[in-house]
Amino acid sequence: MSRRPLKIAITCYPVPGGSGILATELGAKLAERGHEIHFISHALPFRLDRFDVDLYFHEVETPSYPLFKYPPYTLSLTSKMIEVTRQFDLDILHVHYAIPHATAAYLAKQSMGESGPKTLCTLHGTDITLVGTDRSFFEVTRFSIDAVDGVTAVSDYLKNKTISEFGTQRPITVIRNFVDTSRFYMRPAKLCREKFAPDGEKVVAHLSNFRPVKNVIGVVQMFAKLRQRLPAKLLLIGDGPQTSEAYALAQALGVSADVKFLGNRDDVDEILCAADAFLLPSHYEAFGLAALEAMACGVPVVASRVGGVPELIDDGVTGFLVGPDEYDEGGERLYQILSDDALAKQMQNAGLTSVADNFTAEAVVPLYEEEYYRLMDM
Ligand code: GMT
Repeated sequence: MSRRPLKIAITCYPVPGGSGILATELGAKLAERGHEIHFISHALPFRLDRFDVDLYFHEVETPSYPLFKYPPYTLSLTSKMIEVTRQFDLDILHVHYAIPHATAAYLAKQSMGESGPKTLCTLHGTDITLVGTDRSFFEVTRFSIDAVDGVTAVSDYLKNKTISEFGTQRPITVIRNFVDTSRFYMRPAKLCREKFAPDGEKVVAHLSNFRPVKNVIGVVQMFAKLRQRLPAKLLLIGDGPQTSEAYALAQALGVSADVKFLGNRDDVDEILCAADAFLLPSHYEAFGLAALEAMACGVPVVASRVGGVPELIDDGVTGFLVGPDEYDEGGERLYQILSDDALAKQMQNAGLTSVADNFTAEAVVPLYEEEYYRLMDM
């Protein structure tokens, strides 16, 4: 098979979250490299904010009838995949997050027989660890992972976890996350930091969807420990189920005046550049895209020693790893970075080098292309 440009549909969750961001950035970069990319989802992916003649969006609508207690989104998605594949003669359906996307892709392909596209599923984390192993999803997730033509996982950890949880023997290719370094890069001056820290306080940032797994409670606790030792501000970027609890905790710990709840933002890259340290003490993390984005902005990271995070952060070199519920340890590591300019600079440089060597779009997107052409050759 010659290496002609491919026609690829990408399905992801369009709401804020690592899998959707990665899928969107991948689609945009593939279009820049000459492939024709069709996003199929129930809404425009939230970071799909650029124009390219080779980028299309197809909205999945799920009708609601009085009979349906739960509108069958998976079936509407499957139908849309079939329709778009036929209309544009697609080569590949690349779905991000196994549930229900891998199932829909498999069904779409089966319904088209020999003329069907190849199917590829990228596993991102909670689709395996939380959702996929819930008994109500377990069997269909296990079946779908085995049924698609190709599977990638965002870390060695996630690959091994998938094998141990589901007992699958199929090959799984590890392709780690990447960051768009034309957007996430170190600004020469710390932009907008005077607004957040008018008296020269140190700035700590956290970015997530505030789900329990992200441990925003741990973020506030660790920040409160730090705050006992030096003047600092905490920028909380994102929103979700634990926002109210985090707010209440900040009040209870007496640090609410120093904690800014910024909500979901488009200007994440600029806000990150205002930070002196980034905190991600998740209870579980398949990779840690938010930490990678911070590193690309030259911000040293303190993250939890869980899941695939050690594949991103070299403890003591490109950042610090801590126990997610070790608040004293987290506060101490933040203090070390924020009170020692030489250490902060050293970690910043090591982080930037690691990003440049391993995690740029230029390094990682070709690995997905390899996977696509391997499937086309099958
Ligand atoms: O945790 C999130 O931010 C959302 C989640 C998702 O599925 O959208 O992110 C997962 O995918 C990211 C991109 O591959 C990974 O970097 C995150 O580690 C992973 N999150 C978890 O495993 C909790």
